[in-house]
Amino acid sequence: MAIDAFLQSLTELEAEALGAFDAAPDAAALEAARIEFLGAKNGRFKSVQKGLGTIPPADKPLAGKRLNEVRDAIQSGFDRATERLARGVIEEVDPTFDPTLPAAPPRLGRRHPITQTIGELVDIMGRLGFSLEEGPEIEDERHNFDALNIPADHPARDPLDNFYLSGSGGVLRLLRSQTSTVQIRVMERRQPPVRIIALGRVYRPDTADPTHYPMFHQMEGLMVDRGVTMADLKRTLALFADSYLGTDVDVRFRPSFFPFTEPSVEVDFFWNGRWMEFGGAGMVDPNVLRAVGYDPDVVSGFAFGLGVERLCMRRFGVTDIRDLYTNDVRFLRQF
Ligand code: FA5
Repeated sequence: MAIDAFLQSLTELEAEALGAFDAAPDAAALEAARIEFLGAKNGRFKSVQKGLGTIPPADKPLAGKRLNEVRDAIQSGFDRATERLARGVIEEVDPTFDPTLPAAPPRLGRRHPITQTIGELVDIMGRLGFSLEEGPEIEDERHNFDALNIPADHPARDPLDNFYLSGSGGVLRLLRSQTSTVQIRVMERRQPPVRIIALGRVYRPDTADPTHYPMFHQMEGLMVDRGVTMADLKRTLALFADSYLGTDVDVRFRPSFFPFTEPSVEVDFFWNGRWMEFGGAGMVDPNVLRAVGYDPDVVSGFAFGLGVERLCMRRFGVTDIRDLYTNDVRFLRQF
C-alpha cells in the first residue's frame, strides 16, 4: 500500500471516530462506537493498522508514528465522551446538584425536651418581667426549711422524704427538695422590689411512676413589692398558662397549704379526662419576709413553684415522666 493512501485512511478514521464519540447521546451509543473504532478484534483502527505491513520499508517509520498519534487521539476522544456522559447523568438526576459545594453538616443531635422547655419558660417569664436567678442544688436546712417557715418537727423534713448528705462538716446538708430555697437566697441579698424566677433540679425520694420521678425540675417564681395581691398571682399564672399551654387548656386553682405561703393554692390543668397538679403557689407568709429582713407591713409578695416535667408532658403529649429520662434516642428524636 502506498504511504499516501495509508495516511489518508488514518486521517479519515480519526475524524470519523471523534465525530461518533462526540455525537454519542448515551453510554450505550458510546460503547457501540468504541467497539466499532477501537474493538480489539474487528475494530476499524485494527484493520487500518494491519495495512502497516504492506507499506514499503522506507516509509514505515512515518506510517508507524502517524498510526500512534491517531490511536492516542481516538482514545482521548473516547475518554472525553465518557466524562461528558458521566456529568450528564448527575445533571439528569438532580439539576440543582453542585458537586463543588461543601458537604452538608451531619446531624449531631438535638436538645433534650426538658432543656427546650426550660428555654421556653425563661422566655415567657422574661416577657412578664421576671429575671432568672440561680441557687445551689446542695442546700443547708436554713434555706430548705427554717427560713421557709417549716418548723423543726414538720413532716416535710422527714429523712424518708429528703436526700440528706453525710459528712458535711457539722452542718446538715441535703439535696434541695424544692426551688423555694432560691427565694430565700435572693431576698437575703436584695431589697424589694423583687421579680425573679429560678429554674433547676430538685430531689425527693419519690417512687417513680407516670407523674413522679426522684429527680425533677421546678420553676420557682417570686414577686415582692408594695401592694402585691393574690389577684396579681392568679393573673400571672393564668397568663403563663395561656402562653405555654395554650388558651384552650383549662386551668384551676385549689385552696391548699404550704408553710411559707398564706393563703396557698395548688394549680391544676385538665388532661385526658382528669385534673393534673402542675404547681403550688400563694402569698408569701409574713414570717418568711421577716426571716430575710423585709417588713411585711410595707411589702407583700407572691410565690409559685411549678413542675417543669409535667408542663413539658402536657405540651408534648408525653404520658409517662419516665420516658423523659430513659434516654431512648427513638423517643428523644421526636422533639
Ligand atoms: C412545692 O415544691 C412548693 N415549693 C411549691 C410552692 C412554691 C408553693 C412557692 C408555694 C410557693 P409541691 O411539692 O407541690 O410544692 O411541688 C410542686 C410541683 O412539683 C408539683 O405540683 C408537681 O408539678 C411537681 N412535682 C412534685 N413532686 C414531683 C415528682 N416526684 N416528680 C415530678 N414532679 C413533681
